[in-house]
Amino acid sequence: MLKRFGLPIVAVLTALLFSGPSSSAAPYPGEALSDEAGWHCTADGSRAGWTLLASPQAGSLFSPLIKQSHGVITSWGVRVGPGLSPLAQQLGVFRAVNGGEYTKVAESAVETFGVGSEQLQTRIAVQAGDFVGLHGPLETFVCAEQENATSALFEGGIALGETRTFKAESGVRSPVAAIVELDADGDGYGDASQDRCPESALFQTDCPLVALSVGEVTVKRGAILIEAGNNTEASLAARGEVRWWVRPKTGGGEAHLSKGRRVTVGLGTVAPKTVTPGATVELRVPLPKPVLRQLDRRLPRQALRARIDVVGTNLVPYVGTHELKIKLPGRARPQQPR
Ligand SMILES: [Ca+2]
Repeated sequence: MLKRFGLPIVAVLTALLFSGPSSSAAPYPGEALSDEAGWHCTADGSRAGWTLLASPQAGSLFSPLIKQSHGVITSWGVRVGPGLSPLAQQLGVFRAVNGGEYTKVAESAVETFGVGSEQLQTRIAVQAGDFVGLHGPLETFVCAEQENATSALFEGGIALGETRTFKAESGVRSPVAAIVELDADGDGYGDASQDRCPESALFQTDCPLVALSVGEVTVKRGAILIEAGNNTEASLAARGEVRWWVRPKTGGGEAHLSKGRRVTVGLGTVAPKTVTPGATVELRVPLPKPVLRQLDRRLPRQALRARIDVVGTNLVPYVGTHELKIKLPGRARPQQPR
């Protein structure tokens, strides 16, 4: 027992992997994840140079506007009726400024659509209230002869960022159709089909599982030092406590009858430390004065036990905890046998 006295007390723990509950995609109801914008009517004609918006129609319960406050158009297309020649078309996203003014805030690539209903993949960030519209460099597909329909029309092409005054054109609708997905983390990737980690804008692949690793634990004179790391960038902290019993100071034979009073002293890092993947940080847990005094009174074999949780808070909303039990041997010099 005495041999251990005076040796540095180092507890080496093998690196422990800790995986908490999976942080992969939370289930959303399918209806909320994706929606449609545009009228999805079938083009039966075309007009030279038009920019035609999918405008809401009085008396219609369906809104052709973007519904998601954070959304991404993940695919779009034009349904082309029989007898029409293929045409190059471009989807535009427009934001109402005031009255009949609209600003073009986004656009797709120019794609050619022939007879049928082809839907092409894209990735365009949008917000609630945005309009989808269609324009062709030569001619723009339209759904003509639409009873009671009035749509916003600008006769010409519009560059990205430009604001133009549209007029109300009766009897037509735009055949442009878009699938819009929710983008809860606002990373510009649709959460249903493009984003495998919709909880974090940092990842579009599967959310990383957190693996908190705890390495060497060293008990120094005034502090416990804990090496720790994480597989992703995270904020690491340690917190815990030391407990011991204080026996009553009665000189008589009653002392052994009572267990005494329990003392609990909190431990913790002063501030969390940020760790990057592959690196380790040293967490310093100071030993408060009452603990130091207690250790100074105890022989090495009369160790105190510190219980410490190493807590990693990942950038993905996730917290992992690793619990440590650390032996704090007493530091009193044993009395030499005479
Ligand atoms: Ca997303």
